[in-house]
Formats: sequence, C-alpha cells, structure tokens
Amino acid sequence: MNMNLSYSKYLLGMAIITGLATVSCSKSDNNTTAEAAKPTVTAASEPEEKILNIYNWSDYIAPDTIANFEKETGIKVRYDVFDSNEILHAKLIAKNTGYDIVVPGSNWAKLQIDGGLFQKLDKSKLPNWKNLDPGILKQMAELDPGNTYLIDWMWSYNTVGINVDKVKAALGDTPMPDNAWDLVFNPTYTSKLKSCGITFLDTPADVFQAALHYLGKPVYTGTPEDYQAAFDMLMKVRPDIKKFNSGGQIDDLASGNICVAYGWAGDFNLAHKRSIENKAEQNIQALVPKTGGLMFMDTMAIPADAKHPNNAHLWMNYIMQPKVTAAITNTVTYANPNKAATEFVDEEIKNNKSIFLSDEDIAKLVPPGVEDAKTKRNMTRLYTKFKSGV
Ligand code: N2P
Repeated sequence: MNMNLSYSKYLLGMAIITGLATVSCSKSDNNTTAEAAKPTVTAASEPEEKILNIYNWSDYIAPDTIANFEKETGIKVRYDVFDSNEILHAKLIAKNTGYDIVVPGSNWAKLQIDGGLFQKLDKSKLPNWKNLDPGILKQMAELDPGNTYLIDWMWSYNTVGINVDKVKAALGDTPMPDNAWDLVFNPTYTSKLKSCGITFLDTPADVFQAALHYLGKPVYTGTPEDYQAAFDMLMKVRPDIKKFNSGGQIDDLASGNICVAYGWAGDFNLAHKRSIENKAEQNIQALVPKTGGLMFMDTMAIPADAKHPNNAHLWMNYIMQPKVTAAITNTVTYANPNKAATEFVDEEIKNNKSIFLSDEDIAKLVPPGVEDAKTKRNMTRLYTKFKSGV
C-alpha cells in the first residue's frame, strides 16, 4: 500500500474532523452534519462507490473514451468541461470541487501542488505508466519533481492559426511575414486582417505570455516594465481584434467566421478537421513560429479532497493504454505523452509537423513556466484594461 496516498487520506480525514467539516457538509446532498462526517472518516477501509467525477478542457476526448471505461469498470463517469486554467484554479482553491480528476496546465498545477491541493499518485496502481515517454516525463519533472502528482494528458503549444486562403486575400500584395507572431501583434498585418476577423484566447496569462515572447522578453519572469511594454504593444492591435474566446475558436475557424487566431495549435488542427466533417472545408493551419511557440502540457491530477481516488487511478491507468490514448489524439489532434500509443496514431496526424513537431521545432518551444502571485495580479489588471480597450 502506498504510504503517500494513505497519509493524504489521513490528512483529509483530519482536516474534516478539525474544521473543514462545515464547508464539506454544506456541499453534501442531504446528509446531516453527523452523517456526513462518518463516511469520510471510514472511507479508507470501505470500497468506493462506482462513480468518477472528471473536469477536463472542452473538445479534449474521443467519443468512446468514457463509454469504454464505464463498460470495462462498471464505474459511472460524470464529465464536465472548462476553457481556462483560471476557472479550474479558482475552483481548486475554493476546495470541495466534487471532482476526482482535474486537468490543469502543468504550470498552474505547480502552484496547486505547492498549495497542497493534490494527492500524490500511487504508482503501484498505474502499471501502464511504463508506456509513457521518458522525454515528456523529464519535461514534466521540471515542475513536478519525481513525477509525483501529475500525468500528462495531451500537450501542444500556443501559436497563431490561420485560414490560409482568407488571410492571403486580406493581405493582398503584402507577403506573409517571416515571423508568424506578426500576424497577431504587428499592426501592419492586423489592420489588414481585421477585415476577415482576428480572435485571441481569453485569459490574461495566455495573452501576456505570447506578447512578452514577441517582444523578446522573459515569458514568465518579466519585470513590471516588461508587462507595461507588452500592454502598450497589445493596445496598438486592440482595435483590430474582433473577439476574445478560447474554446469557441474551433467552430469560429471551422465555419469561416474568423481568419486568424491566437490560440492552441491542437485546436487549429481540430478546426481544420471539423470543417471537413461539416463539408465546409476551410484551409486552416497551425503555424509553427520561427521564434517558437509556447509549450503547454495539460495534466491529470487528483484533488486532495477527491472522494473516489481509487477510481481516479483506474481512470488514469485506463487512459495510459496505448490504444485509448491514440484514439484521443486521433480525435482531437493533440500530441500525447504515450510512446506506446504512436503506432496506433493515424498516419496523417503522425506526419503533421504542427502536431508532432520536428526536434528542431521542439527545441525552439518556450517550456512551461510560472508567474508569481504579484505578477498574476498585475497581468489580470492590465488584461482587463486591454480587453476593454480604454
Ligand atoms: C482543448 C484545449 C486545451 C488546450 N480543446 C489548452 N490547455
């Protein structure tokens, strides 16, 4: 039996006994306070109810992933989705999320690990761990030493996505820039592309990280002056931005509503695929900037107060089966951390150099990092001003 997990269950039990009972019970269905405390204290020795509550990003799973797990285990899955790390983080901090599996970006997960918000993994329950790519594990260990809390779900990078035909038409005689980031941060280009629609991710961190990168500043450890410079630069393109949305970019691109997006490479490839499925084929491409994109890794973790940690481990182990992971990659066009899955990934996706990047392009990616709390507050303040445009 893994000591870490039983210790965290002990801590969880103690926390409930010593003061968090009110918060915990206020969320429970129709139990009285005394009844609600009982099952938590005895949870370690009792079998878990056959339920698993998952909170993941939208458009990030294959159509049969959940159904196959339910069939295999008899566990009923409740699945909710979100579109930003900020939303997930706020829920985790407030505690009692009700979720057994959450999928934060690894850089946000670092803050959550430091805040004691996750349980340690019990690797004895994860025999399929052997399928994971050692290179990805090493990268993950930068933020989660010893790979103690997190398992990568999928990974990709923030970049610029375009509808090639619409962009060429809007630029007219102006050739495509050498640096893809110019398409969203340089008014020479944005003023022309405004006519076919530019959209940005809707979070302070995503926007400022890319802006700092474009300016050649440190992406996660900039000074207040750097953030001010990024803000000044962003304000110059603000009049040209039509929308701020994150999860909605897939459909906006697939339907031809917009022509340029600052967002997630995986979603741009998915938009292309969806436009074909919808018989409205748009030539959508995820660009791989010469200066590099901003790498992110979205990771599975078990909240400290999860009620079904054993089921959560069963889920993680199920996901790490090569065919299960490959089916997700084949559906959502994101790269995965599972080496053994590669042979089951569709050729077209495997050979798409904006999904599985070349070694040279991987080397250029800015690895995930973390801002301190003061910087995050500053980014939020500046972002609010930027978005409002005044
Ligand atoms: C899935 C989007 C997740 C990428 N559609 C951002 N972490």
